[in-house]
Amino acid sequence: MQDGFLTKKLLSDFIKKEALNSGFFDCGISPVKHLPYDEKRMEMWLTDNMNAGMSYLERNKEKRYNPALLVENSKSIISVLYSYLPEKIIDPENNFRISKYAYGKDYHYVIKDKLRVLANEIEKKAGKFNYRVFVDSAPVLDRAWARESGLGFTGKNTSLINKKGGSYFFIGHIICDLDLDYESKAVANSCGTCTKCIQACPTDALQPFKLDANKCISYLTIENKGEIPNEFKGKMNNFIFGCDICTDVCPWNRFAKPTKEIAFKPKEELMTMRKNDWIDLDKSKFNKLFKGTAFERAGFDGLKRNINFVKES
Ligand code: B12
Ligand code: SF4
Ligand code: SF4
Repeated sequence: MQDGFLTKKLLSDFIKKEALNSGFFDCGISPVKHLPYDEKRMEMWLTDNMNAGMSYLERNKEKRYNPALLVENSKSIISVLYSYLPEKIIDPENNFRISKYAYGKDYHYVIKDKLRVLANEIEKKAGKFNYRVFVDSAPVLDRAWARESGLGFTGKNTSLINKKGGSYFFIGHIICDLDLDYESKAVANSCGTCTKCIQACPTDALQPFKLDANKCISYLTIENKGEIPNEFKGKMNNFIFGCDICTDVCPWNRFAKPTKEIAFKPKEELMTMRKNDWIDLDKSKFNKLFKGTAFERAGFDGLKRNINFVKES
């Protein structure tokens, strides 16, 4: 199956088709290689302490910059995109705001399951092969690999933007030892003169193509383990978990299509919660509402910290 250009092409076409059948809205394939430009960008970012308290990004550099160390004899990275844009937005009236990516079940589990299904389908066609599935689950440069696979361009807000589907999506990969066809073409940057995201960011966390996590609401409300600094009082735009502002304002998101994934649908109770319900939230209700969701990352105490900070703003 693995000999000759035509069979490589056929298998690659099959993988891309199966990815769409599995609910991913785009798929691209790139060869495992070193990405010196991305390594340089990441290193500059870390040197400038833009990673704030996310010290895990300073570890496992060898693997992050060389995916061959993650999967033995790996040759190809199959990258896929899965929409998380909800059909219906939680009413912001008399309410706090939570990021759209966190409405339903934790994407790490949901997307990994889908990647395993896709890998099984590939195995049926190509025979046994060595692989691992990834979705923000290991030292992998997710956006850089999706870009390498021709799935989009890096926007000024640092997100990967897909011309057919905007940027409300998760990026997943199968890193494997299959020899595949890498015909994908680089997508030219298409921000043009637009600077909407930079202007809209309420905390000035963005410069073109550079995000300072120390100032980013998404970092401050999810990854941050300490108190939220007082300088952000009045700037949180009611966000108590994550932040969608630089994604919402991006004109490319007029092409984003709502997710069909049931697991990403919010519970009815979450849809109907208003400010006072969040303020009254206790640990047992938190556990009931948010088990298996991205909220577990901040935990009950983290979420309460955010609510207290924002309500006093
Ligand atoms: C740390 C992290 C964060 C941090 C820092 C974000 C950041 N911009 O770096 C915080 C907590 C703030 C965050 C927030 C969000 N995140 Co996040 N996060 C990550 C994580 C774990 C690592 C990102 C990283 O390495 N950052 C360091 C910088 C230097 O790297 P980078 O942004 O990936 O940029 C690379 C390339 O794009 C390239 N590059 C950078 N600039 C330029 C410029 C040019 C011109 C070119 C050509 C290339 C280039 O070099 C870099 C190194 O390869 C990834 C998962 C992963 N393993 O990759 C998810 C990930 C980036 N996050 C994701 C999401 C969905 C979000 C949020 C939308 C969630 C939310 N609503 O709150 C926001 C978006 C905020 C934003 N504008 O980025 C998705 C991105 C999907 C997409 N369409 O891009 C990812 C890929 C998770 C996933 N697998 O789906 N995140
Ligand atoms: S996610 Fe929010 S705070 Fe972070 S850079 Fe985008 S607009 Fe700014
Ligand atoms: S809002 Fe404008 S500048 Fe920012 S990423 Fe989107 S197109 Fe690019």
